[in-house]
Amino acid sequence: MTELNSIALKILQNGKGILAADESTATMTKRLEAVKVSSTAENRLLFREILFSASGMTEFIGGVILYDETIKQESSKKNRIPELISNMGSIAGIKVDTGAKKLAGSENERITEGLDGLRERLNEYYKLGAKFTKWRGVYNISKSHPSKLSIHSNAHALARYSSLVQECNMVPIVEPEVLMDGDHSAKECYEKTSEVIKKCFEELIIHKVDLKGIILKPNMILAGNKSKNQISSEQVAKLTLECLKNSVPSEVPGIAFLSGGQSEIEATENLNLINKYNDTSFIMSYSYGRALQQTALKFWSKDINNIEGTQKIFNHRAKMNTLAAKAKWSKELEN
Ligand code: 5MM
Repeated sequence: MTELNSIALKILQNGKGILAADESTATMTKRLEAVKVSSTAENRLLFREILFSASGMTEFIGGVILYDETIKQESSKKNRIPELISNMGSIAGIKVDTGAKKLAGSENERITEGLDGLRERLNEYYKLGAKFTKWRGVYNISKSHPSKLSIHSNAHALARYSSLVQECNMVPIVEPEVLMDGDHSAKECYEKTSEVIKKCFEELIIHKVDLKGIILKPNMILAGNKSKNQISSEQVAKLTLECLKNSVPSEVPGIAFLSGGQSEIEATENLNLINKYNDTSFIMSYSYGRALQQTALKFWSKDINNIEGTQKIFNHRAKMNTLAAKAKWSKELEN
């Protein structure tokens, strides 16, 4: 087993998942303002430190994706954040893309940037304690999207990123997110997601990325959020499994889904069914942002000093998702 493979497995072992706490300052500001908390560096850290020091981190969360601001901050007990995370028994990771910008040559599509100077930034993050990284490509579905241009250029960027990350001895999370926005059918989502993922692996292989040392972070197969033809959780699970079986090489050790705007319960229920029917060699777990934090954030915003109450909510959500990663979740456990 290579070092990168063992890090990937450690992050996702025994039903553990990933806490995506890598919201950029702009996104975190949106999230905080939506619950009427002012978005200062102190408040962003306060909420995140509450999650990172919750007891559920040890049992349920194998890795935390941080944002540049957070990885450089100190906890209230004067620990560096990656140290706090590792003291809790989890592993610190870092988002290294610099965001999705308008893609030249295409209307309404985006290309993720951040390759310039990446090698130097990776070395810096490694020294700060990161063991894995994340880069997200975004694709939207419409009659003409995602275009070949967007599929090709985002896959190329994800592959260049991954090979630089492995050169620096960290595990790259490869996140091609086909957005759920729109009125497209689940079938369209299935087809576009398959095309996107296949192209990513084509480029990863060209760039000599060790597939045993990556984690794939895809969307589940869903009908668009404006579609009248929503599908059941059973169908989501079966289509998602079929799509991944046909597009992901078997060397990949683990898949950690993004929640992408699903409610907390939907994201848990779908993951549970995916694991119930999982007949692949892949570990199927979670790397959720909103679906792990939403209720905890709402609760915390009403009394930002209620650390224990906020942690209780977060611990519960993490536990439910870890049960789902073992196909042991049921609705009754939510109460
Ligand atoms: C946590 O949000 C990440 C994106 O932040 P920016 O848009 O500010 O860069 C995002 O990549 C996230 O890690 C994944 O989409 C998973 O989050 P969800 O909420 O979809 O589970």
